[in-house]
Amino acid sequence: MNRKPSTDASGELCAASQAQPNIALVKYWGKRDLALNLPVVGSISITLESLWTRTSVRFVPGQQGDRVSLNGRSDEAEAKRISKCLDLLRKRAGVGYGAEVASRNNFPTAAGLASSASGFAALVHAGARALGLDLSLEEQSVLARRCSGSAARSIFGGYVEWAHGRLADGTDSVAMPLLDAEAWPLRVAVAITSTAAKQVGSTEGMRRTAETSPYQSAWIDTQEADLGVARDAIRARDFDALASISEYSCLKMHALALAAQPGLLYWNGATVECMHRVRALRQQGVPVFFTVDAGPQLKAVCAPSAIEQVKAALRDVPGVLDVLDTGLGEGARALASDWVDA
Ligand code: 2P0
Repeated sequence: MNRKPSTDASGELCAASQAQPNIALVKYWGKRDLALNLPVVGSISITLESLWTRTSVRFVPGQQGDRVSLNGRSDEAEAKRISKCLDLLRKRAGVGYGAEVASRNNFPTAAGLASSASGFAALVHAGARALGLDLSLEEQSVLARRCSGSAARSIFGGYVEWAHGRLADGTDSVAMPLLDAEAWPLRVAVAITSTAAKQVGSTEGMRRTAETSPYQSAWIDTQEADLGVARDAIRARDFDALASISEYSCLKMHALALAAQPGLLYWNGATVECMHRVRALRQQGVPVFFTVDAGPQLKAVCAPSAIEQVKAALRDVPGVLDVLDTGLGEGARALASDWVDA
């Protein structure tokens, strides 16, 4: 972290950072505190490599309010969330003036690809540096979590666990690295089955689930055991064990959400067909498993040697529009330039 605020030619405080989305293998679903955005369960994820958000933040002394550009456009709802996140940083730094924010994703936004995870991780990382805040990665993870739960995990690279924490103030609900990406360089194929924005966002979906799904307590009661199994599988680089616990956690989260009223059905037909294809491949001995988040895209995690076969199989599914391919990557980091136009 910068200890000195970075300034551009005009003396303004600015910095640019990159963060990547992450994909949960043991899922986060449900909040124990809405205001602090604390989860009811811990979760384990992998941070991706070649999908990214790049965000530039410039604090402008004397400016009222924030000016936000996302993928070259204004978006009022997202701008409000970004201002709330910047407020946390402003409070830490003791400043009251506005900022300019320019952010770009190189992947489809709001379609179950965790754009809020990479987005808020990059925003906290860049904003803290611009203000010269000397924050540890743990502190950045806590701040990113306040803005979007899964963003806590994108501060770190590779295999990451986010603890649900026990303290009421949430300071122990922080992510931590479990294993570096290079130590077990799995690959991920993302089957895009729709580019439409999802109908029910995660925050609303979690609220509805907690209020109406009869499986909520079973979900909470069984999560600790799942986390233990996944942690052991990652430490041992045991692909079959990780495949089994990841598909189990994914399907259990969707079963929980499907049982809400009205039920949350994030899949389309192509999503389901992709699940069958992945399982058929695994039965043939190909090291691959699936996971699906609060959207219709299917993520297939596989050994590097299997990636071309997995991509070909997913491309072959009717309704699959595109297949992206990425390795596992690092956590949030500074970009060389202090401002990257978006
Ligand atoms: C996850 N998801 O663990 C789970 C699985 C989606 C399904 O984290 O309300 O955008 O901002 O804390 O982080 C997506 O939820 O929700 C998510 P908020 P977030 O990846």
